[in-house]
Amino acid sequence: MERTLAIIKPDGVSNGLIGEIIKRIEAEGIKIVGMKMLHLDRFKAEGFYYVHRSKPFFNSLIDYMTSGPIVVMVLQAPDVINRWRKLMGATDPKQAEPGTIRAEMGLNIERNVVHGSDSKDSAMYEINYFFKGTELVD
Ligand code: IDP
Ligand code: MG
Repeated sequence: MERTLAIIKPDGVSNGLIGEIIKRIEAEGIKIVGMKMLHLDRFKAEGFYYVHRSKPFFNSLIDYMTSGPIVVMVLQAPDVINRWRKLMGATDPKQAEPGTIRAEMGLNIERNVVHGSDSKDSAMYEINYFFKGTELVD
């Protein structure tokens, strides 16, 4: 059994896509074992995207991620890190496989609706960044 962090980003929340995205997660047999709605401040968003701090798009990414509420979730299933990234599609909606969330709902390479951890190490860091152990169910 594996866990990953999923985020419905501000464009997903403001465009009314929370239900559609959760429906796709549950339809895959993936369990949601933690969930909360938050509005990130710059400090919290910068810490989350620390690995991207020297990228040219960093400031714009932080503007975007602090622009409105988000939904953060912990997903649990076998191989869920890869499975959730497959459901999301490639970072750039134009390159994403047809049928994926980003292909169907993403606006551009920045405003791409959803986040998913990319490895076991990042999943552990990202889950702990938003959730205490007592906030997760089993
Ligand atoms: P990922 O979300 O598919 O793992 P990352 O490369 O980790 O993609 O980038 C994190 C986030 O930064 C992306 O989801 C997207 O919102 C934003 N981003 C990535 N590359 C670019 C870019 O070239 N221009 C603008 N924003 C970008
Ligand atoms: Mg990433």
